[in-house]
Amino acid sequence: MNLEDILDEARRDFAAAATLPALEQAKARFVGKSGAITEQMKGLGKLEPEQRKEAGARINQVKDGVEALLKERREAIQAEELNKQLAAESLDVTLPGRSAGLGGAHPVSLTLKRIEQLFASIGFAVADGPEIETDFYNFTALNIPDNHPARAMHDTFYLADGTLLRTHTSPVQVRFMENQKPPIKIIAPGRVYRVDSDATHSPMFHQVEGLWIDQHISFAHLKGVVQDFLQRFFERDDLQVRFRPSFFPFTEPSAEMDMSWGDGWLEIGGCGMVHPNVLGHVGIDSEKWQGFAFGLGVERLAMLRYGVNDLRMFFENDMRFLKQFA
Ligand code: 2NL
Repeated sequence: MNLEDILDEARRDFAAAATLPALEQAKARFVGKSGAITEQMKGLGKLEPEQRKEAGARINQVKDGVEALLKERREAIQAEELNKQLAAESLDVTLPGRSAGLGGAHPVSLTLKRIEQLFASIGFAVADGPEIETDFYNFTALNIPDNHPARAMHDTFYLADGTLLRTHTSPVQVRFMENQKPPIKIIAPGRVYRVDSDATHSPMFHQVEGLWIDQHISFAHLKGVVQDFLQRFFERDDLQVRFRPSFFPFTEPSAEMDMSWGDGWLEIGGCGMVHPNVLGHVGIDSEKWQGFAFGLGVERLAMLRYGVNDLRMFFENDMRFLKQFA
């Protein structure tokens, strides 16, 4: 390679090198052990001393030029690589974050809340208690005799130690009456369990029971409370309530409650005047105190309010279903 061509060749080769290792390889062709400049240096020995000085100075000048080009290209590659890295790792801190999304309460929870608010507004306290109960609180205290079908294995989930999963929330009210003196005005919402599972029955469902004990509480108060609740729950002032005679061991008299719906009637729960035997079990003088109790199914209220036609929707937890209530 002619000395005059070296700078042009170096400029071209260095420009073609895209990376630092490639640039190092290109450098070796000029200043390496057998590079073009080294070859030029070797040629100096053949020259006369006067020419050698001048030729050496020219070679050094070219060498300095190559070094300068090298430095310039090295810095350019480094800057390029840094820019590439910065672009790849760039982060727009002003972008909104990836949100996990807002959840929402389950329709049964929304319904329970609504029930509690409506009863609280007319003076009912909310009571709760254990879901694992004894035979006494779930049955005996409620005047349910030993041979009553509700005690049969096919209705009740029994645990190994003889306790059971409550089949209604009445035991919450029994415990409340045991611990508090009348007057008593409570609702007991919560989970209950029964050995039953098909299109219209779930082994776990929710019930709300109500209890109002005072000295002059009658069936008329019961009708007023239930009608007021249902009218406000369904937001329908014209909603009617009617009673049909029925039987429960824990109330006397007892009735099924229907409400008007469209141009017909729908059964919505059961009720009655608390049986004197129940009051006796919790040490309340039934000569002095009396009151009503009722029970409503929460899933049934939720299905009617939201227009859900299959009970199982509430327990499948399909997000497409649940999202509609969020
Ligand atoms: C129904 C029927 C009812 C009661 C629940 C009750 C509780 C106590 C004393 C007396 Cl502590 N009664 N609860 C009374 C009548 C009916 O529920 O069909 N529930 C969905």
